[in-house]
Amino acid sequence: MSHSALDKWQNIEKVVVVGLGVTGLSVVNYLQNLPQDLSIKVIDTRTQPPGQESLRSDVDFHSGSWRTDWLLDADLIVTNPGIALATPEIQQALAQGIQVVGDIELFAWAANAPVVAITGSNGKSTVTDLTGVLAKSVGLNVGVGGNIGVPALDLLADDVDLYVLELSSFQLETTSSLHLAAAAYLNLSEDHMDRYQGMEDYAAAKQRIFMHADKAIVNRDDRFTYPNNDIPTVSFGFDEQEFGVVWLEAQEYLAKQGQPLVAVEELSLVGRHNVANSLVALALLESVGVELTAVIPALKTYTGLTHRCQLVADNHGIKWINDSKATNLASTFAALSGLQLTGKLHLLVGGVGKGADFSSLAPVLNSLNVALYCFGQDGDEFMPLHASALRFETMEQAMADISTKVKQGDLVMLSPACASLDQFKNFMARGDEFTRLAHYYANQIE
Ligand code: N04
Repeated sequence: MSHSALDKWQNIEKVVVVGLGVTGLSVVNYLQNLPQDLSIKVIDTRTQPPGQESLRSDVDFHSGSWRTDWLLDADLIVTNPGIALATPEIQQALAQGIQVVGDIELFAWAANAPVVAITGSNGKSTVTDLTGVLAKSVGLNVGVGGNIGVPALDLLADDVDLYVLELSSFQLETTSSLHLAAAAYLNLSEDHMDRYQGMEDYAAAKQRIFMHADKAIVNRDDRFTYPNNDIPTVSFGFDEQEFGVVWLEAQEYLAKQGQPLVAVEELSLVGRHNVANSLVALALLESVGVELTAVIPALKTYTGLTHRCQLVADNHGIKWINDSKATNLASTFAALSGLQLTGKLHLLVGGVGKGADFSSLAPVLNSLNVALYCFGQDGDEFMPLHASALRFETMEQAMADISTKVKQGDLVMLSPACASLDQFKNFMARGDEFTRLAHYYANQIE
């Protein structure tokens, strides 16, 4: 452990971890393996928290409510991103001077290879994964994770050359000393209005990514992505400046300072937002010294993430697309703008709306040949948005109805603009169920 990391742990003996699940377990496991003798207690306010069975039996564990006595006796509280800092119990601890951090802060104390990170409302998982894939393609040993895939603390290893982290606004709230070689802030649009007072709050959490960054990678079309502090910036966008595009002989290219790198047509990813996502990955890699020409072959073949506009069945001229990762409206807009539609679009929406205003979806739907299928807790919010709208309790019921209507040339897409947590473990479980149903109906239709 480095000297500065040891400093951070000085005077810390009693640690309380709040929130279990995959991230909470990674925190407990990390703490248990530190050389110092810590007292570790775990609280999860849920009655049946996931991951409970994986907890070592010698760890003090409480579930179903708070244990303020434990909290207020702690030297350090490590909260899960699922817990708002505004929670009264956490505020009480903070008021008593107890240090409250998240898993990313513990990662920051320990990491000893360069770290790049990505935040934004939309596209951050794609950029994170793509950046990792490209770095690996030139032989680097890369740790990729954070808000996607593997929790940050599980990535820590001595032989890592580069860490690539996706960071949510919730994770950034509890992170104060993460030094980044480069920080990319992709875009800002409405999300998580159930956790934040308003957009200012949400934007302020995301700005924290720049606190100790050597370089900011920002979106020329979104002024919210520019740092409030005074660090060097590199921008991306759809003109010839910095990371951008150029047109040569009626072909569009990804470009740096007007110099073409690869034709957009040669990429496997489709859609304007993926042009931007690709530019960000290139900007991040350049900032850590990767030769950009060397990653172009891997960029061309990259096809994207599971659950992100993923074609899961294509049978009898009917395409089924899993975009379960669309947990907010901007994400659904991006999916709709990238569509190549011949027949009708059967669009599945709904779930947990998180206090969003969905009214701007109406004009977009009205410009498409679409049938709207609304399900889940906040499905009603979509009903006024299109004349075709039908209401179902579950996605499964909506899919059964779609299967009786779908015709050659049609497209069936789950891009729900909502979180899944009312009816699923997470968006991945929702996408898995859609995929299962898509396979079933695609094979049934004659
Ligand atoms: O996957 C989806 O469909 C939903 C995605 C969203 O819209 O982005 N996720 C979140 O909002 C979200 C989810 C934000 C932060 C963390 C999580 C993961 C994990 C661990 C604990 C967790 C919630 C908790 C809740 S812990 C405790 N008491 C959607 C709690 C805890 O209530 O979810 O002690």
